[in-house]
This record gives sequence, C-alpha cells and structure tokens, in this order.
Amino acid sequence: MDFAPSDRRLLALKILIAGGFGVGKTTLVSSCSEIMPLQTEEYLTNASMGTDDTTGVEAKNATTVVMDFGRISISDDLVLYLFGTPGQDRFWFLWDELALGALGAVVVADTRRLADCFPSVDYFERRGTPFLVAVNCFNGEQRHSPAKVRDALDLDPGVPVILCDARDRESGKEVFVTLIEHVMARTRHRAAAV
Ligand SMILES: Nc1nc2c(ncn2[C@@H]2O[C@H](COP(=O)(O)OP(=O)(O)OP(=O)(O)O)[C@@H](O)[C@H]2O)c(=O)[nH]1
Ligand SMILES: [Mg+2]
Repeated sequence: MDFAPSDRRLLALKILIAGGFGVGKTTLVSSCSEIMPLQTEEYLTNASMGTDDTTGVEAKNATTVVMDFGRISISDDLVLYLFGTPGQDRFWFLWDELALGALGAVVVADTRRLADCFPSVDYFERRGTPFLVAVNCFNGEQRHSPAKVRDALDLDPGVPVILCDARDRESGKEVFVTLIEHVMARTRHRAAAV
C-alpha cells in the first residue's frame, strides 16, 4: 500500500558526537549539518596551556564549552539531531544531560592520541548506548587500520570502526548511516533473543 506524502511519519533521532579534546567533533557536526550549526566555542587562552594539548591540531584556537548542535536528513523520513559534546574532562558534568534520550553515539578518534577516546568508549559501554568509532584521518593520513584501532580500544566485535574525514559532508553522512544501521541491527538482534 502506498502512502501519500502527508501520511509519512518523520522519525527524528538524537545522536551524540563524543571523543577527546580536538579530535574533530565540532568539525564533523558543522560539515554535516544542513542547518546553521549551533556552536559554543571559546578561545583557548594562556591559562589553558599545559591542560589543553593541541599537539597535532596546532591551528586550533577555540574549544567547545557546552555543546554543538546540528541536523542531518538521512532520508525523507529520517532526521538526526546531532549533539556534539565538549572534549575536555572539566566539562564532563554536562554529559549526562546531553546523553538523555540519545539513541546512539559516534566516538570520534584521532589515532595520534587514541587513548583520549577511552573515556567516551567507557561511558557508552557502561550506559549500554550503541556507538561506533569514527577515526578522523587528519590530512588524509591513515595511520592505523580499523582492525588495529578495534584491538587497541578493546572493542566488542560488533562495534563498527570506520575511517572518515570530519571536514567532508559525504564522509560524515556515511558515519551516521553506518551508526543507524548498527543501531537497527542491534535492535533486531535483541528482539530476536527475547
Ligand atoms: N587537517 C585536518 N584538520 C582537522 C580535521 N578535523 C578537524 N580539523 C581541525 O582540527 C581542529 C580541531 O577540530 P574541532 O572540530 O574543533 O575539534 P573538537 O573535537 O570539537 O574539539 P573540542 O571541542 O575542543 O574537544 C580544528 O582546528 C579543525 O579545523 C581533519 O580531518 N584534518
Ligand atoms: Mg568541539
């Protein structure tokens, strides 16, 4: 049976974008968002030297202090609301609020500083939130294969690991499509087990 356009239900899902400091979360939300993204960037100052490690992202002069917000349509009837988290641990008190109602999460990783995404992986594993790891290939470099990243992070076999360029809209969209497929597969698997 065909549905007239007015009968279509629009599904809107909340997705978190997490990961360590300076891995490209704000860049990913901005490049993918089809609306003007909300950003809460504040300049890095001398006061944060020694705390905020900008190794590898030396051009970075600002950091997210509350959240990023954007929206991407995956299809005519599926829209994702993207909530980017702050990367620094001094803002972790915001995470529980941001995570409320999130269907899934993207953990952005920079293989030059892979350990920085451990807290995000740990957070979503503990909450039982489905997530994937998106390795942001700074300057197009692929330093480690997805399999090596999976091993290093000790991820469950079902957790997808994909390479991306956070600055590229199509690449970012692929990340979100993979996440939705992962969430759906996990939901089907759980339903079949009941
Ligand atoms: N060369 C290159 N630079 C990138 C890439 N992704 C992000 N950047 C740059 O890296 C810096 C960090 O990006 P952000 O998007 O601010 O990182 P973030 O994860 O939101 O950072 P915090 O909110 O401070 O934790 C910025 O200067 C970006 O322009 C990339 O794929 N390649
Ligand atoms: Mg940011």
